[in-house]
Amino acid sequence: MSYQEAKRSYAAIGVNSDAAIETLKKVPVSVHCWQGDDVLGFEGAESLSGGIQTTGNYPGRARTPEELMADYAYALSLMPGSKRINIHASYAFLGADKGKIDRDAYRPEHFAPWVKFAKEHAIEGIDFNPTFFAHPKMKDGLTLSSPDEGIRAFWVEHGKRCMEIAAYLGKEMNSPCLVNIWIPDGYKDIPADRLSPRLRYAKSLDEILKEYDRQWVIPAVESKVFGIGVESYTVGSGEFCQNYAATRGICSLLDNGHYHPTEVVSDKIPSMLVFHDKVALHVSRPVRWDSDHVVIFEDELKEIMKEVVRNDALGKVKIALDYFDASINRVFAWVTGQRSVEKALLYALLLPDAELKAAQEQGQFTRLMYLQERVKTLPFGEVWAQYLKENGMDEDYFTPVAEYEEKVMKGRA
Ligand code: RNT
Ligand code: ZN
Repeated sequence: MSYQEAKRSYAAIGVNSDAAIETLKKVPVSVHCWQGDDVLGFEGAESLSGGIQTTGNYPGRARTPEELMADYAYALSLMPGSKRINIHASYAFLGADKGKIDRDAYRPEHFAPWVKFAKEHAIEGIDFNPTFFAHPKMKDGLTLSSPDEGIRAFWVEHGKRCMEIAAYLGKEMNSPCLVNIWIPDGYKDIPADRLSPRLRYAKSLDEILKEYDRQWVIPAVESKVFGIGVESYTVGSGEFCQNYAATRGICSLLDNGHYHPTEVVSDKIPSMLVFHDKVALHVSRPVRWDSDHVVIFEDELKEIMKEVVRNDALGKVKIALDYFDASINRVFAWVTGQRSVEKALLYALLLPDAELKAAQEQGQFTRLMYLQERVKTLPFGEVWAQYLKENGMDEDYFTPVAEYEEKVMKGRA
C-alpha cells in the first residue's frame, strides 16, 4: 500500500494524515544523555547508587566524553522530529577543575561543550538535572533530606548551582530549560519518622528555588514510589511532590516507572491538566519495577500520548525519555525509545478524537468500542514510513547501527 492510499483510509474516518505528520515534526522530545554510558557521567564514577541500576554488559559503552558525544550524535541522527537534549550535572566538562571542585561548585562554563554540541546538531533546547546520586556526600542514603546540616547544605548548594547552570543553558539556546529535581532519599526498612525527612526536603527545595531565572528556567520535581535498597520509604513520594509542585507553582514530573504497578500515568496526565499549565514526563518502561527498560511501542505508551494529543496538551506536556539498558547496543536502545515515542504520538495524532469523544458524551458505548477497535488496523505503518521519509530517514536503523558498532564501538574495552 502506498502513502496516498493510506491517506485515503484515514480521510475516510475524517483524519488528515498530512496534518498529523506536520504537527509531529514540531513536537519536541527531550533525549536523555545517560542511555549512552549506563548513567555513569564524566566524574569518574564506576558504579551507580541511589536505588537506580543498569543491568547488562553489552560491549561498546562510551567511556569518555568524546565517545559519549559521538554516540549521542549518531543516535540523534537516526531520530526523526524535533529534539532537545537532556543532561545531568554529572556530565560536566570539568577540565582543569576535575578533582579540585565538587558538585557544589559547578559552573555554567563546565557545560559550554554541551551548548556547542546542541547547536551543531540542530537541537532546539537543553534540559538539565542536578545529580543527587552516585556521590560520597550521600549520607545514610540521604541528600536534600539529610538531618546532617553539612550534608544538606552541600546538596542545597548543588541545587542552586544547577539553577544557575540551567539559566545559562536556557539563555544560550533561547529556549527555557526544564530542570528536574529527583532525589533518591529513602530507607530500606521501616522508618521511625516519616515526617522529618519530608519537612527537610521541602525546606531544601525552598532554599534552592528561592531565586531563579523565571524566564529561562522551568523547575520540576519528580516523585518515586521506591528504589532498590530503599524499599520501605521514599521521601519524595507522589503526594509529597505533587503537593510541593502545586503549592510552589512549579512543574510536576511524572515518570511512568515510579508508581504502583496498576497505576497508569496516562490517567494522571488529564488530572494534572485540570490544575497545571505544564506537566513534565519521563517516558520509561517499567517491567515489574522501575527497571528503565527501553521504551517500545506498546499500549500504555499509546495511551499516554493519546492523553497529550486529544487534550490539546502538546504545548503543555514536556516529553522526555528516561531509560537505560546495558544489555543491548546502547545506540540502538536510544533510537528505539525515541522512535517509539514518536510512533505513539503519530498514532495519537491519527485518531478521530472528536468522533470518539462524541460517542462517549452521548453514551454510545457500543459505537465507542467499535471505533476504538476499528482504528487499530488502519494503515498506520504507511504514515509512519512517510513521516520517516520526510525526515530523510527510513525504517531500517538496525543496519546503520550495526555498522557503527562494527566501526566505532567494537574496539572499546
Ligand atoms: C530515577 C529517576 C531519575 C533518573 C535520572 C537519571 O528513578 O527516574 O529520573 O532516572 O535522573
Ligand atoms: Zn525519571
